[in-house]
Amino acid sequence: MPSMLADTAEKIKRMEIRGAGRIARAAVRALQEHSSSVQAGSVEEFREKMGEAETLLLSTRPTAVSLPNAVHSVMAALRRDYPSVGSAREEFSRACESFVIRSEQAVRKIGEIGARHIRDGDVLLTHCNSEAALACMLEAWRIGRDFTVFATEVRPRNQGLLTIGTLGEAGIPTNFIVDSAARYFMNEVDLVVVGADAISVNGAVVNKIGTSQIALAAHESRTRVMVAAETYKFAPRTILGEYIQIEERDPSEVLPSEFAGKFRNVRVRNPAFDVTPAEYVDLIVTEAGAIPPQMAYIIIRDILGWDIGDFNHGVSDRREEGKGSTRGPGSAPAG
Ligand code: RUB
Repeated sequence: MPSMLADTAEKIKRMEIRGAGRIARAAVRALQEHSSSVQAGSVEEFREKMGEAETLLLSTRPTAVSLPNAVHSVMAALRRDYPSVGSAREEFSRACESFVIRSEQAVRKIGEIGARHIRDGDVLLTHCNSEAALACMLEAWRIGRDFTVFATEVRPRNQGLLTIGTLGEAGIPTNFIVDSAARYFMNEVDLVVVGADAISVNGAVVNKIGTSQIALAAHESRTRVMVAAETYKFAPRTILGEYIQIEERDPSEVLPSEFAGKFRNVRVRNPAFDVTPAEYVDLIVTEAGAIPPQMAYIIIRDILGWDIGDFNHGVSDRREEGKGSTRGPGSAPAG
């Protein structure tokens, strides 16, 4: 039977665990569980073994900055001196518990703040399946706001089905549309609400592929775009000019292998995320408050702090200059 650590890593890779916040919490839970069972004769050995577990988790999905931020934030507990493996284990477990609690509280707080930006009679559009974006809609509905939602299908993995499931359960009237219908309906939309996998220092938002097209269409029709994201989705290393790597997934997700053989000279491309420049985003709702994207630097400097990771690893390790990074039109991270 695989360990919970290996199992979690596999599930994140296969997207059985998905969504930036859930990925972060699952990784921290797996580390916590691993720390309780790992055999070590010294604190140093314990640190080393936990470091190996950290590396395994970090290799699973490259784009969601929440993953390295979460993992580095709990691993920071192991940088201190401990008299015994037992005390290191205990303190590490406390750090994991505290991360998970704060992460869940952050989503609730984002819901409360985001709900204030949803008005009676609004038509919303959401893309992908974001816990933080849904928290805003669910809270707005709970406090009695009357609105409707357009939810996209989200090719190729159909996360839109999860979204309409949640919205439908809550009783929120929802229209389900194919991704390419977003611009067709945009003139009817008052507010686009999406989540984020990563936010760079210049306020560029990395989210599910297709988000930037939607934001562009919203910009053209003067529709507001609100991003809901916990502060640990901001990418500290982008201050240093690092790029956020965009994950490109298996072509078979787009064109099943049984069909792929019929075509010649075709390469299927399957980027999982894209980059929306700050100028197409009106507001980022975090648990610390709602900010314009241009204030991303303040979140990184004052709230997220430099203690997430020791800057010897993290986003930089997975940097791949040029191809598949946030480098691209309007998306250079360090402004
Ligand atoms: C999920 C996605 C979500 C963000 C934010 O992509 O792009 O919008 O992760 O989600 P995938 P949350 O399905 O490929 O993981 O607000 O739940 O963290």
